[in-house]
Amino acid sequence: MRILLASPESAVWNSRKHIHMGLGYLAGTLLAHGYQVEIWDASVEEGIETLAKKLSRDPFEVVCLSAPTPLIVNAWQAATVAKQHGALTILGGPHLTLMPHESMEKPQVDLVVRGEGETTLVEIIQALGEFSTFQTPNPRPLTPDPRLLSNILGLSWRNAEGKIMHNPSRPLVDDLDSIPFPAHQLFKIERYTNLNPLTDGLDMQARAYTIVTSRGCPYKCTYCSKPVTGNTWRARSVENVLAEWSWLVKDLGATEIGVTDDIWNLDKTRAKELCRALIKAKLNHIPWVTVHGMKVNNTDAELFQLMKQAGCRRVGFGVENGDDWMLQHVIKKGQTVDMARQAMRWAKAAKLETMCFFIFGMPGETEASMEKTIRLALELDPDLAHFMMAAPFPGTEMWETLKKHGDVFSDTMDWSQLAIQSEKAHFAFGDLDKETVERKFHEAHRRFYLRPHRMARILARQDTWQRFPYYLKTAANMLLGWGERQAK
Ligand code: B12
Ligand code: SF4
Repeated sequence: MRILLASPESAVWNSRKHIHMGLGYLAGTLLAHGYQVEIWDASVEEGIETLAKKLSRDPFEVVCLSAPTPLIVNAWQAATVAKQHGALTILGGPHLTLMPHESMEKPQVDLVVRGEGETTLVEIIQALGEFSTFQTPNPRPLTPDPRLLSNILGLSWRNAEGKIMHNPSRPLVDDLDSIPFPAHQLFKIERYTNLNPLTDGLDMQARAYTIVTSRGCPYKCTYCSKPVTGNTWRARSVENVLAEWSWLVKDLGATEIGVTDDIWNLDKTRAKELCRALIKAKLNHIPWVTVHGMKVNNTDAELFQLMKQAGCRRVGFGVENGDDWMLQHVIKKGQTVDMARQAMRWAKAAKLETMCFFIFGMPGETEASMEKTIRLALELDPDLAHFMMAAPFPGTEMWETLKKHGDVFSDTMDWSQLAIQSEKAHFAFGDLDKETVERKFHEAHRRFYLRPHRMARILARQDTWQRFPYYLKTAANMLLGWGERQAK
C-alpha cells in the first residue's frame, strides 16, 4: 500500500521553509511498520509541482493531510484533489483535534484522526490492508471495514448508514522514547533552507533540520492553542535526543538545527544535561536555534552559558507585552517584564543572538499598554523582534472571552483569516478599535527597525540582497501597512 503524507498549499506562511515534524513522526512510525511512505510538503513544492499533478503522475492509495486551523480550508481542497485521484483521505493535526465533526461533514474527507497520530494511523492502515482493492493505473477507493474502524481510539469515521462516529480519544503516548525517530531522510532537505522564524537567514544554503525534544507545555497562556497536548508536558530522555541529533549531524549532514519544542527549558536540569551531552559528544560545532521554545522564567546564567558552549546560536523568547498587568491578568503568561529583562541580560552575556516575540491587540489591551510593549522591545533590543497580531483560535481562553463579550465572530468564521502573521487586527474589543491596534503594530515595526544601527545591520546582510524583492514587500507591509491598503 502506498501512503502519501501531505501538508497542503497555503498562503498563510510563505517566508519560511520548515520541515513538518508531525508528518515526519507519522512517516517514521509507518516505515517502522514496513509501509511505503512519501512526504509531500506544499511549502517546498509550490511552483514545482501541484498535488494534482503529483497524484496524476504518481497515484497513492491513501493521502493523509495535516492541518492547523488556518490551513483547514486548504486541507479540504487538497482532500478533494486526492479523492479525484482515487485515494482514501485521512485528515489529522491541531484543527482536526479541535473540530473533527466539521471535517467529517465534508464528503471528500473519509477519516479524521484526533490527537497524537502515530499509533492511530498504523491501526487504520492495518485495518485497510486487509481490504485493499487498489489497482494502478485506475485506482478504486479503498473501503475500510467499519467493524475494524470502530475499535480504533482517536478516530472519527462514518458507519454503514453514513452516520459520523467519534471513537473515544486515544491517551497521549507515555514514553516518548518509544516513538520511532521522525523520517528526516524523506524530506527534500535541500529545499528547507531557513530555520529562523524572522526571515533573517542564519545561512541561506543550510541543511536545516528540526528536532522536538519534548511535547506540550503546562502553562495556560490565554491565546495559545494546544489541542493535541493540552496542558501536559512530556520529555524525551537526553540519550534518545542525542541519538537523533547525532544522526542528523553525522549521517544526514545537518548544518543547522532548530529545536521546536513548545517549552524546551521547562526542566532546567534536563536542558543543562542535554547541553553537556552535546558538548561531550562533540556535536556542538553545528549551530542550533530554539525556534520558539524558551520561557524566560525557567532560565539562569549557567543555562545560557552551557547553551552557547553546546553550539546554540540564537534563542527566542515569548515576551508578549510590556505591561505587567496585561501579562498577569489578560495573557496569564506566568512571567513578568523583569523576568524577560533578566533572561535577555543573561542570554546576551553568553553572547547568544536573541529574538523576542510580542503580541498586539489582546482583549483588554489599550493604546498605553501597546506603547509599553514598543518601549520594552526598544529597551531589550533583541537581534530580532517579531510583532504579531493576537489571533483567536477556537478552544483558547481568548476565544471564549471574545465569544462571550466581543461578539465579533461566529462559528461560521473563515479559518484561513486566522494567520498569526497577518498585519490586520483580527477583532476589536471594548474601547479599542482595530485601526488603533494596526497603527501601533506598524509603529512598532518602524520604531524598532528604522533605527540607524538596525538599518545598517540589515543592509550589511548578504541575505537582504539575495532576497531583496521579498524583503521590500515585507517591509512595505509591516512598516507602512501597504498590504492592508491594497486589500481594502
Ligand atoms: C514548529 C511549528 C511551526 C513551524 C513548522 C510547521 C509545520 N509545518 O510543522 C512553522 C514555524 C513553519 C509553523 C508555522 C505555522 N504554525 Co505552527 N507550530 C509549530 C509547533 C511549535 C510545533 C509543531 C510540531 O512539530 N509539533 C510536534 C508534532 C509531533 O506534533 P503535530 O505536528 O501536532 O503532529 C502530531 C498530531 O497533531 C498528529 N497529526 C498531525 N498531522 C496529522 C495528519 C494526519 C493524517 C494524522 C493521522 C495525524 C496528524 O500526529 C502527529 C504526531 O503525533 C506547534 C506547537 C505544537 N506543539 O504543536 C505550532 C502550531 C502547530 N502552529 C500553529 C500555527 C497557527 C501555525 C501557522 C498557521 C501560523 C501562521 N502562519 O499563522 C503556521 C502554519 C504553517 C503550516 N504550513 O503548517 C498552531 C496551530 C493551532 C491550531 N489551532 O491549529 C500551533 C499549535 C501553535 C499554537 N500553540 O498556537 N509552525
Ligand atoms: S508558554 Fe508558550 S506554549 Fe506554553 S501555553 Fe504559553 S504560549 Fe503556549
